Amino acid sequence: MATASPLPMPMSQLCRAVTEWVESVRALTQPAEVQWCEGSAAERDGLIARLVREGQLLRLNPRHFPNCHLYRSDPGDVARVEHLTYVCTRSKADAGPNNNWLDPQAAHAKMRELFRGAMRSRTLYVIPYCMGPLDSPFARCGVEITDSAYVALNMLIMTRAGRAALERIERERTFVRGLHSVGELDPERRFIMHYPEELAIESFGSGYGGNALLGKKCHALRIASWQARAEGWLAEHMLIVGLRNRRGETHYLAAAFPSACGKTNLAMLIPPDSLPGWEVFTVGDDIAWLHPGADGRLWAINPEAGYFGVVPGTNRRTNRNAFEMIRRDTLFTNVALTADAQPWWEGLPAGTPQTDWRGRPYDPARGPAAHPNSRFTVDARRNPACSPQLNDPHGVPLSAIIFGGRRRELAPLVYEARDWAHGVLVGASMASQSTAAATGEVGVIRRDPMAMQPFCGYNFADYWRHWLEVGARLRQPPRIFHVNWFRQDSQGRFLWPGFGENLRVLAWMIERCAGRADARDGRIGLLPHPAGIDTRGLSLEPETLRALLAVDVPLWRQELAETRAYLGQYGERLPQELLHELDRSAAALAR
Ligand code: SAT
Ligand code: MN
Repeated sequence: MATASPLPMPMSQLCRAVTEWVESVRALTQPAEVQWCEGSAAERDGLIARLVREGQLLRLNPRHFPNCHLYRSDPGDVARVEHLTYVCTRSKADAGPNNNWLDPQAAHAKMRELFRGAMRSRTLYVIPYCMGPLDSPFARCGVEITDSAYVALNMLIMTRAGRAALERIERERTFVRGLHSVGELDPERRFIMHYPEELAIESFGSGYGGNALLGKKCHALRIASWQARAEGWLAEHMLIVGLRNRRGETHYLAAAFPSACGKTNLAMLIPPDSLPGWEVFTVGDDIAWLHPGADGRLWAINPEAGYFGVVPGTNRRTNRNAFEMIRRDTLFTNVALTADAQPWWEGLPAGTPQTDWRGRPYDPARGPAAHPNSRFTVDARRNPACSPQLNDPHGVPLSAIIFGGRRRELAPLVYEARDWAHGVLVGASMASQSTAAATGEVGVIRRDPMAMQPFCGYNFADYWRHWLEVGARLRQPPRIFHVNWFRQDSQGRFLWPGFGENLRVLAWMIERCAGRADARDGRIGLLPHPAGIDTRGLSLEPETLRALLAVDVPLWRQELAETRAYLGQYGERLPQELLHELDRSAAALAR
């Protein structure tokens, strides 16, 4: 490998703030070389070739999976580490009870010692990137420094990275500083620190997606949510999807679900054959930045340029587009392998795993062959349903916002909030069964307001106030809905088929948005009449649909009491309006 790759521009034209910062990090971390990423295909190929040569990437079967590679992470580094993730604001109250907090000075001092000399004999990669279309007024730039070629490669897929981003930084003279080192991958020496007041991130000791691809959750959600509050917009953990109905109308929806609850599948939904005439366009699968427009509507951009999706469960039936999409030019992390070097994961109808995600001979007694949080990284343009609006600098106008989670019981298939303020309460009350996307126990119900519990960079009480304020500025706010695709019967069977069939529920929402469908007062909000959900071509018993749309009032009273207790921990800072909504909801259930 050559020493430092050429700078993407003559030194004199590079933003001084960037070069000075890179120099100070170089002095602290002592890398063997510095490589500036300029974002070319040749550079991507070079990184892949290097990783293959070093044995860190495995080339997959080129006949079936051309230009696809497998990366196996350290077995102890396979998910986000929320307990080691901190928001470091000067005042602890600004971070709120929803975040781990450290004083910024103390955090910097701790991290400085971890980073000292940490990149010896490694390459320091400098990745200037832009979150959002390069010409969008809503986009924001950052620079990640990392000593992991795998992280650099992911960032080059997931963001608009390289020369053009650096040019924008040069013009704007502001950027988020993200410093990352894999360190020794020691969980005892692993921290993900955020300094929203300084627009800075320091991440040490993990190479996993959400901990290490700093443009993603660290910048585009934790830091961006802070910026968004100051600037009057919202940074959200939401997919964005466009649906064209049989009338030829296109409606855009944004949906917030916790990690590994089907955002990518919904964003890439395939209409079932029994619902002809619909078309689906993916704008984004994980993060949405929402701006009130001059027209009084809420507009959404996807700040990312790729998908970092959960692999297990992906097949022709659950997500045909994703299944096709990840057959070329895809970076797999922690999947299993067949004897002929094809990737394998649970949920594939064919093939036999020979090697598990750790590279050991597969033994079912040791658990699944692919890690439950194994991932694919792929360029969004590979998606056959990719929306042409992905690069629209102003984004797309939202007709609806959807909140949801995994709930075995309680939450019906769908209901609609009475208005924006009620919708904010619906979002703030979200709870979901935990998944493998974060370390910790899987399947326990936990509070996850707006699916932002792990990602809101400031006090939730201030965040809900900000949501209410943004709504007050919208003359045509999106309608807000709540869905639950995961309701089960007493035997643990899912009541709703999910996947492409979810379009039937989205179709009702769109009819609501267009003012063509009525709804009934279901006491927790507005519910469809059973006839409002088109079930033609679906073998769903009428009783099952009734059960899916049923509201168990005593259980909901209990839920509301739990929500009140949960919100109570935010104390005085909680907006009064949210408490009023809670009282209104309680009154509706008391009738
Ligand atoms: O690990 S990521 O945060 O990138 C994916 C997720 O958990 O949503
Ligand atoms: Mn996510």
